[in-house]
Amino acid sequence: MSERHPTLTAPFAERAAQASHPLTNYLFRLMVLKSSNLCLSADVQTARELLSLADKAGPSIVVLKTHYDLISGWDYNPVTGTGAKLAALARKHGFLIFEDRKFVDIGKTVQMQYTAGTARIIEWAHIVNANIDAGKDMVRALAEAAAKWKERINYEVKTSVTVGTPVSDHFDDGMENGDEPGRLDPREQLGGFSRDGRDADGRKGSIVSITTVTQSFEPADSPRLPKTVTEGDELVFAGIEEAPTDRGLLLLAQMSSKGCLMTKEYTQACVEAARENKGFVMGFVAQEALNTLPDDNFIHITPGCKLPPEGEDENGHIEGDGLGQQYNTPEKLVTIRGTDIVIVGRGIIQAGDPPSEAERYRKKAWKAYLSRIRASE
Ligand code: 6AU
Repeated sequence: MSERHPTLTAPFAERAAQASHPLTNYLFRLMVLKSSNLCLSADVQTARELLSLADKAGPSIVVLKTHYDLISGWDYNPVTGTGAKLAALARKHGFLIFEDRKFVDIGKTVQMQYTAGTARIIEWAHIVNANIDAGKDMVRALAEAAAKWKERINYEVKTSVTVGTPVSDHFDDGMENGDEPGRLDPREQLGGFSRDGRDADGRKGSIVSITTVTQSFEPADSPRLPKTVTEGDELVFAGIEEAPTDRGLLLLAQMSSKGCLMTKEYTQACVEAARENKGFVMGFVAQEALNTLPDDNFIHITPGCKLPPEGEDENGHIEGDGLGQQYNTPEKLVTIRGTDIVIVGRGIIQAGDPPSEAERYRKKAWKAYLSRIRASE
C-alpha cells in the first residue's frame, strides 16, 4: 500500500475537485454532504425488503449495493419495476446504486449482460463491478457499451403507432435488424403485444391489423425519471443536483475472502486497466488503497466490514462467517488500510434495528476518515 500517497490525507472535497470521472466527483461531494462513507450491501431476500431497507437506511448511506439475482420477486419492468423504484429512492435519499454483478467474460458477452437481458442493469445501476481475469479488453467493452447507452438516453424515445389492414399473419420471430440490446421495447407502448403480434409470454395473439411503430429521438432536458413511483418517492435529495447520467465501473482488484486467489500481478493489472480507462473506471473494490502514481485519484470501496456489538472492545478480533468471509472494523479499513468507503451487509441487515445500526456504522466510518486526513496535520 502507498502509505504516503496524497489521496490518503486529502479531504474528500478536494478529491472531488480533482476527480476526472463525473460520477466519482459526484460521489465524493455526496459523501461530504451526508458525512457518510458507508455503502449498504442490501443482500436481503425479497424485492419488498430491499425497497423498504433502501428507504429506511437511505439517509445514512452514499451507496446501496445490490445483487439483483438473489432477490426474489424482482420486477424487471424497466419503467415501473424494482430497478426504477430503487432509482427513485436513490434520488430521494441521495445515494448511488451499485449492482455487484462482477462481470467476467469476453467483451461482447459482458456488453449484453450489462445493457440487455432481463435486468437491463445499466438502466438503474450507476455503478457496476468487474473481475478482469478475462483480460483488459472487457473493460473497454463495458466502457463502450456505457458510452453508447449514455448517448441514447439523452434522447427521449418518441414512439408513434399506426394501425393498418393486415396482409399476412406470418411474421419473423426474433429481433429485427437494427434492434439493439437494451433499446426500449416497443411492446411497452403496445399494451403488452410486440410488433410480431405475440404477447409478453410469446403467445401469438389474433392478428386483426398491422401495427407500424416508428421511433424518433428527441433531446430530453433532464435525466429520465421513472413514470410510476410510489407517492413521496419522486422527491429529490436537497443540497446537490441529481446524479449525472454517466455510468461507472469498479474493478474487483482484491477480495475479502480467505484464500482468495487474486495475485499481486492481477491487482496491478487492475490498476493499469483503471488508468487506461479513466473515463469509465471510478476505482476499485479492494482491501487497501491502490493509488500510487502522483495523479492517481481512484476511489476505494471495501467489503468485509463489521463492528463488534455495541460496548465491546473495538480492537478485538471479529469472527468471519464460517464460509470464507473475513471482517475488519471501519477504523482498520479506512484509517489504516486507506479505503474510502466501507461496504457493510450482514452487520447492518441482521441487527435488531437496521436503520439505527446503519447510523452507527456511518458515524464510525466517518470518524475513521476524519482521523485519517488529520494524521497529516
Ligand atoms: O457484509 P457481508 O459479509 O454481509 O457482505 C459483503 C458483501 C457481499 C459480497 O458479495 C460483497 O460484499 N463482497 C465483494 C464485492 C462487493 O464485490 C468483494 C469481496 O471481496 N468480498 C465481498 O464480501 O454482497
